[in-house]
Amino acid sequence: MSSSLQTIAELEPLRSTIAAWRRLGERIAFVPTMGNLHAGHLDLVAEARRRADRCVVSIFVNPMQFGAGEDLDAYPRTLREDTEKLVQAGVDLLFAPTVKTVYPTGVDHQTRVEVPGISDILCGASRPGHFVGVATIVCKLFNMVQADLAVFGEKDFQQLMVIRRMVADLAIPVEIVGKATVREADGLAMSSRNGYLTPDQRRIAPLLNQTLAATSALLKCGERDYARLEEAAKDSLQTAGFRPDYYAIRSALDLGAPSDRQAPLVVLAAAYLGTTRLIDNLIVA
Ligand code: PAJ
Repeated sequence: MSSSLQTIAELEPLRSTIAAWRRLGERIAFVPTMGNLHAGHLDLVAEARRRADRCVVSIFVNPMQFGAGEDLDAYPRTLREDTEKLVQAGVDLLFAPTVKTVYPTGVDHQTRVEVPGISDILCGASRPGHFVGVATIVCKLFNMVQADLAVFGEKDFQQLMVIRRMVADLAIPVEIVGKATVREADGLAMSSRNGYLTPDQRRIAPLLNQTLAATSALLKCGERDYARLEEAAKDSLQTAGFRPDYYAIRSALDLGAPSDRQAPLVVLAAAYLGTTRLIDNLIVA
């Protein structure tokens, strides 16, 4: 097992390390994260390692993508445990900058990247400004790391779509690779936020994925009354103890309303258990 992980917090040594790899003609893969790493993150790392000579992971809890009253302060910061996992996973470089390094003039003075339309629906409607924060930090990290490819999880389906659109619109020279959601044995999508759940909430949580699976099964049987399916799913989540935020059947190509029967669909949901907001989605294959 490799133990040659370098941890870098500043921009200049990051650039010189990457430049040296580039001079050798090495292919570089990048996995941006906010840390508190779980098997979902490590699956992205494994994919990155398969596809490149060098693997860079970033850990940065990005204040710009958290709204007022959200969990920025409570977000789990577990750098020591994360570093150990990245050593085991054979990662070459961990970039773990401070907020000051990333936003030297402050978040409010930062140039922003906005991907219009798609950033304002679903999670974007409930979390105004969230996807501007995500697009801005991902764009900035891409410019810092200058990887050939970057791996993202389909768990954050809308985020992946925002990033793909940003990369296309800004002609950023990076290949975006999406990776299927890694789940607990009972179907709950792995998430750093699952740690917020009480034992009772944790027992209820897999119902989110089960509800998506039930909707997906009905869609596969030819059910096309989308509004009825969405309402029924919200009702059953509510009855189980969730506070649903949204439950939506959309085109998997652009997250627009499903119209063409042939187009692939995705069912996306966000729901609260207490104060914890869980998201999940299922592509209807
Ligand atoms: P974070 O929530 O730490 O997730 C980092 C990456 O891991 C994202 O691409 C996310 O989709 C992926 N991921 C999370 N849970 C997963 C799971 N269960 N299975 C597969 N992949 C999973 O997403 C962010 O951080 C941030 O918004 C970031 C892109 C780093 C920008 O700050």
